[in-house]
Amino acid sequence: MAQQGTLYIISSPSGAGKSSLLNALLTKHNGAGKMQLSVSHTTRATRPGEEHGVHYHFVQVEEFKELIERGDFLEWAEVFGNYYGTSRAAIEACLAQGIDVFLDIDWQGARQIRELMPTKSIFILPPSREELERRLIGRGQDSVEVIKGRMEKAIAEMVHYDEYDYVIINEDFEQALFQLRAIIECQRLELRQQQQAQQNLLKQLLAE
Ligand SMILES: Nc1nc2c(ncn2[C@@H]2O[C@H](COP(=O)(O)OP(=O)(O)O)[C@@H](O)[C@H]2O)c(=O)[nH]1
Ligand SMILES: [Mg+2]
Repeated sequence: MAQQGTLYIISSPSGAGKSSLLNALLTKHNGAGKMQLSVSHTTRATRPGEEHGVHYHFVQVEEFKELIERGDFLEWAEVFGNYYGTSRAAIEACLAQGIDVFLDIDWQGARQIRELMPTKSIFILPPSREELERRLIGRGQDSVEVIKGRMEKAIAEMVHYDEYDYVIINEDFEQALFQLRAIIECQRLELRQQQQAQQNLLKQLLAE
């Protein structure tokens, strides 16, 4: 049997740096092309700089509901008023080719996927409440109410940190990236993974 890729679930509140970490991981540390980020479907509006098919597949609510009906999603959830979903086809094809797939999804999606297949899940936390608040204030154009709302959403996500296999505190970006890579490296060295990856070597070494 060919080596199966690992399915990683990465969750965090907005402002913990998850996107930047995943971006750095996938662009700087993907030499063999063995890692891929899953592109979700969403009904939320496109933000400046976001591209259809790259950051998300942006769809209307009607279309999203049709995809649910058709059973195209491995999981889907309503996250703060918008629908988000992970399509099944792309993920299964990648894993079968031995590619590790990264899902940037919320705790609700994480729960659904864990029921369906083996995963390694990672929660990214900010280093302090003050720092999170500072990151959520962003460009400083938002009202106190808006920022308060973002903090509440962040906490609603963070309370689920203990459902995950690993927790990374993103204080220093490079350190957090190193830790993320360490988890992946470790997984690749697990007995079952190595038995598949090193089939030929093992056969050779153990021949009588
Ligand atoms: N369940 C689920 N959650 C998703 C999916 N795609 C993105 N999310 C989550 O939806 C939340 C909002 O994402 P986004 O609209 O990109 O805003 P962000 O807070 O700036 O990252 C984040 O927690 C994402 O991890 C998905 O396919 N399924
Ligand atoms: Mg995001």
